[in-house]
Amino acid sequence: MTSHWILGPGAIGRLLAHSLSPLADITLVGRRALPEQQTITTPEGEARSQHLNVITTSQLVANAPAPPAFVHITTKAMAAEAALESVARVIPATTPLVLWQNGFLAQPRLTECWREPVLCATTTEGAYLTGDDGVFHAGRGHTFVGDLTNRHGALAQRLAHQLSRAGLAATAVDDIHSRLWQKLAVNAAINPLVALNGLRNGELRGAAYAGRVEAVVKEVAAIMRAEGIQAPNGGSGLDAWLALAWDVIEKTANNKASMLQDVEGKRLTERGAILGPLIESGERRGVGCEVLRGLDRELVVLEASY
Ligand code: KPL
Repeated sequence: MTSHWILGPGAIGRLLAHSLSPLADITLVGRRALPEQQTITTPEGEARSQHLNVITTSQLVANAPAPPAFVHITTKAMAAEAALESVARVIPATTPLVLWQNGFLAQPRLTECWREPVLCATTTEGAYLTGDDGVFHAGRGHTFVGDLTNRHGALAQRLAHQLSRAGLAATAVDDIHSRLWQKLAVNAAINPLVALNGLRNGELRGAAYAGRVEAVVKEVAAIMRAEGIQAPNGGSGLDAWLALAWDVIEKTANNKASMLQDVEGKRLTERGAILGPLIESGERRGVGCEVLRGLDRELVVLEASY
């Protein structure tokens, strides 16, 4: 059986663990102890309970287990490097990593510092935790897998095949860089505004916020053009980016975005991974990013007030 370690027992980590468990040897690793009996509620409302091998990082390191076929890192973007560091001395530097973070911060850094292969995954699976022993698989989506160097297509295919067999539809792609940036564009359009204003995603459609969404997307579209990122769905220019943002807002109207959940839980947000690469690119390429910078500043103030 292929062995997978999953570092980060958050919603995506647990969804992966539950889905892959019947087909693979799974170890779910977190900083603190969690119950081994875990429940997943499917999008159809069926609750399934199963025993998962859930251990802490220190137990894993002390046990010195055989290296796995894949190490999935499912932490928040800013915790990804520390998660890898915590297990790096018990795995060979050629162990395939799979990065599941939002934004574009962990992916280039870890691709640079790990010997390889480093796969990146971007997913539209919807999931949230219901407690220490439960996760709700709120909506089925699709996962794209690839690597930034385009040298590991066969490995990406193998992982996509396993995920699909596990019920998480997945495709290996050779344009993961563009796909990560397209997701980044969506997250930049939605997450800071809903987090700062305490809104469900759908409330951005209201007159008070629609103009602010459009102002963000306008800057994002110009940065994407400068970065050479293909506009979504074969479209071109601002209209295609606006259509993508409004489509996701519509489809996730009832969602509490991840950044709002972080603010409500008084945790640091992923502003650095989402707004950071856009602002850095805008500044480097001389593309205006005042609106994005303003959102970033507001988030800094909010995080400092916890
Ligand atoms: O990815 C998301 C998030 O919450 O981080 C969106 C697409 C905004 C859905 O809520």
